[in-house]
Amino acid sequence: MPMPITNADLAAAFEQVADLLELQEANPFRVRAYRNAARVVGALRLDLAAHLGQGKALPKLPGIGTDLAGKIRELATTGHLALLDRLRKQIPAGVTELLALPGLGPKRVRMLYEELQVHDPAQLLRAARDGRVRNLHGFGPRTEENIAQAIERHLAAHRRFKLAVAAQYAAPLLAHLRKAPGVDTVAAAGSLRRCRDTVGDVDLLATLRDGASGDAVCRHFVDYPDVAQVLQQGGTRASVVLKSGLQADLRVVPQASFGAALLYFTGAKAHNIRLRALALERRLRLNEYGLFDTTRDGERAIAGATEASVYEALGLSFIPPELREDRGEIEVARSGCLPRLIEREDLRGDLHAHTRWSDGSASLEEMAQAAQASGLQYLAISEHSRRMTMAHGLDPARLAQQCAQIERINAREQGAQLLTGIEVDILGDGTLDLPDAALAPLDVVIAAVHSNFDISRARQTARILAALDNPHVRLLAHPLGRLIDRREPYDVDMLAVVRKCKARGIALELNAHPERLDLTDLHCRMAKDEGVPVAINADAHAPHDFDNLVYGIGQARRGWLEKADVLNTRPLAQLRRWLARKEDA
Ligand code: DGT
Ligand code: CA
Ligand code: CA
Repeated sequence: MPMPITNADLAAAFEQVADLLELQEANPFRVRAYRNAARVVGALRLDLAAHLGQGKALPKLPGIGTDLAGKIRELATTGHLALLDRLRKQIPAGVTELLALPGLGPKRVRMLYEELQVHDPAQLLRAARDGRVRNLHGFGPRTEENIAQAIERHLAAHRRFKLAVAAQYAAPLLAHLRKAPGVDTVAAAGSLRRCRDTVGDVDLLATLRDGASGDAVCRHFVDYPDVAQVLQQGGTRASVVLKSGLQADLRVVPQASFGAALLYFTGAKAHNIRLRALALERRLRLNEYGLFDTTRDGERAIAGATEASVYEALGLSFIPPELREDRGEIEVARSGCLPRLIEREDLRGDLHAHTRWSDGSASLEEMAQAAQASGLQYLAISEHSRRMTMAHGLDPARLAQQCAQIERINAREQGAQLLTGIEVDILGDGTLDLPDAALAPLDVVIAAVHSNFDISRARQTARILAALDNPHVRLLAHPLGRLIDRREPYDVDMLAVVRKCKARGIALELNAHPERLDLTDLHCRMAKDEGVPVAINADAHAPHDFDNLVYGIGQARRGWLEKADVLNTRPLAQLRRWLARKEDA
């Protein structure tokens, strides 16, 4: 059986093309086009290979022209990309890993492999320790030392996967496992189930039907075609590494232990430790097999078939997986006052979206239709502002034109109701990229940082606070500016930002793009504690991007948010009152 190609595989291939082209000093625009394609495809929840396999057309995707669309089709349907095969023949495998090291760009990496025949980080570390790197043109002893240190850190770091990427690899693996002989229930546990923003490895659980064998299930598991390496295989457990480098652990447990095992392997570890201590206080013993009464001769299981049975026997209400981090959930569960966490169905609209007017790939009408198809009643259009020239940001004249067109589209009452808006850039000095006169007529003004990431905490905070003093701003987009794996959050005093939002009646965005998930879970909770509403937005650039709202919901739940804490759960009329400052959130 050939392995189905996931979107994460497509993204990895395009990322590699970009790396290899960069090493060949190809046209930077071409390199950027492949990186963009990797990002866009990697964040898509629609399974492209399956979609194309059904003979359907490629959906509209931002920045993907006919050439790249052809490459997607080639890779998704054949599993190969001729361009990538060609590039791999020209550049030794492993060399691209060197590009990930800080301070090493394509020029230097090229010199390293051409002059020192260094093909991977381990070889480079040896060359640096032998003092061979310092003699290369443009290097020197200091650079050599920095390189050695960077590699040591790189080799020690355990790679984590974005939640959306791990979820993409886990779904077909779970489907495979369900087909194992004798298997009854199959479930994902670990950080994946808790919706952590990144996942170290995937933990899976299976139970057997009566008389079935664990050996057969483990054998079926390691026979999964995407397995690159089997680390461990037995009758109750197996561990594999997939071709992507993602590790997956399987445990096979008796049905009577399923709840206790699911609880144990969902974690987090700190949560488990607290539960075990609670059990001990009651002279009970909790492990992955069940909750046992140890006071009599021999042990008697008093709970374990379901998670709820274990929580109940410990005097706790059921704690949703997203809360299980030992961040106070156990105390609150004891009093029976856990929050009723937000669900995807609670969202009535989305307040941040792009179209072809700036860097999106679809028309206003198409985005309105897509939002409606995703169950949303309203959608705010918020293009980039003029400073973002690469993204075709809007100036006041184009913005006014767009508002007029939105009015015409809304009159037809097809698709979600559109709100007018803008994602206006916060300039270096904290002023906004558009004049107040352009912002005043809009339904929603979103302020966003897209530049000057590296200034000091004091200056960054002052700059953002200044922007929030603008009377038209109602929402702060992706407040930390992080890109998971690619860019650290900028240094800013979030508590000061949250309190400023409270004072100014501004909401904070939880950007649901799988690469951002910004606000983080902890900052969601900070917003809630300070009484600042959060808007969960897809930041859609294409019709399918509304699918990503589920990842925002996962983070919001980890941040203890309830329906009432989230601005875009309001029906449109109520939202309009909030926007008009006629009602508190
Ligand atoms: P990850 O994989 O780094 O994203 O995070 P997790 O939470 O999935 O952690 P992982 O895969 O090491 O272990 C899965 C679960 O198994 C973890 O959440 C709790 C449980 N677990 C693992 N090791 C221990 C342990 O030493 N003690 C206890 N009580 N539980 C553990
Ligand atoms: Ca894990
Ligand atoms: Ca694990």
